[in-house]
Parts: sequence; C-alpha cells; structure tokens
Amino acid sequence: MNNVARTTRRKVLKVLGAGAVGSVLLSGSASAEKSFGNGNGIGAFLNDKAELKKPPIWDDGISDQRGEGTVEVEVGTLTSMVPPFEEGPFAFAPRVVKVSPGTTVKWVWTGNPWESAPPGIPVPPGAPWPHDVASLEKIGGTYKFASDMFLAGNDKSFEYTFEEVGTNLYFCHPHGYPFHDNSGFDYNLVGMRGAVLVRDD
Ligand SMILES: [Cu+2]
Repeated sequence: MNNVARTTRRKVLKVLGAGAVGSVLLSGSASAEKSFGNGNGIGAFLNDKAELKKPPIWDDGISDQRGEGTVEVEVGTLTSMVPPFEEGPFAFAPRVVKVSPGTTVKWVWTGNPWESAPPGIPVPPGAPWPHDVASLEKIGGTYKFASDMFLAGNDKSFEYTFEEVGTNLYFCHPHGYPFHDNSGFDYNLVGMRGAVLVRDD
C-alpha cells in the first residue's frame, strides 16, 4: 500500500462513522484550528473544508417551503463525493429549507446503503449507515434539537417545530461533526450538515 492509499484509508476510517461508537480512530488529530462550526453564516457552515465532497458543498440552493405546515427532509440521501468514492448516503435533502414560523420539520431516514464503499470501512457495502440530527446551537449545554442515532432504512423519523425566526444549522454526528473537541466525535470531512431558515417575510 502506498502512502496515498494509506492516507486515504485512514481518512475513510476516521470520517465515515466509526467515531459514533468509539474514539480510538479519532485520536491524534485534535486541533482547534480546524473547527468550522463557530461561523454564524450558512455558507461558512455548509461550505467549509469537507474534503470528501465536491465543492461547492452547498450547490443545491434553498428549498423555499414557507407556508407549509410540515416540511420533510431526508436523512442519508445519496450525494456526490470526490473520487474514488463516487457517491455515498451522506446528505440531508433538501440541504437548506426555508420555512415559516410554526412549521414542523420532519426528518425521515432513507434506506440508502453505500454501494461503492471500499473494503476496510466500518460498515460493509450494502449495509445501512447510522445517522442523527443535532442542532449546532446549544441552550444551557443541551442541543436545541437532537434526534436519536438511527440506522438508515428503519422507517425512523424525527420532528421539531420551529416557532421563532432564525437560522438553525445542524449536523449528523458521525458524518458532519463540525468541531475538534473532547466529545468523542471529531471534525468530519464528509460534511453531512444542513440548515433550517425560519423567516416571516
Ligand atoms: Cu450521517
């Protein structure tokens, strides 16, 4: 195995979800300089250095669904990635939704496996991946909204009603964690992140 392959495999192990259940693969990379979650701009959150996605990450615009009572967002939608990975089930779709105050957003877990997953990753090809939804914003040390960790394809969903005008950034822990810290997760290069814009105009 040459250096490039070795580096790539290490990255794959690090970023694709093994950290959800153990931190052993995440050690040795703590660095405050690669913490991109502090920006309050949507673009800063969705277009940062997620190295396993083709730039720009946020290329599908804003899904304007103002006036709807309930809006659905898929969890684990297939998304294009950089070679040699082709595409993987590591996106929220729509990535950014604009809704009215009082709207309930319902995240629905898809059943997409990762068909092109290379050997050696924690989840074998064809198997479902775990995803969750967690708000970037914390209130009193607790996520403003957060789901449980569900395996894709188990007909799971999570709902949250957004009452106040504002910008709500969120991520999937194993595939989009935006910080280097001691949480047991680590900054994730896949960039599985999204936003709910609540607007009353
Ligand atoms: Cu995920």
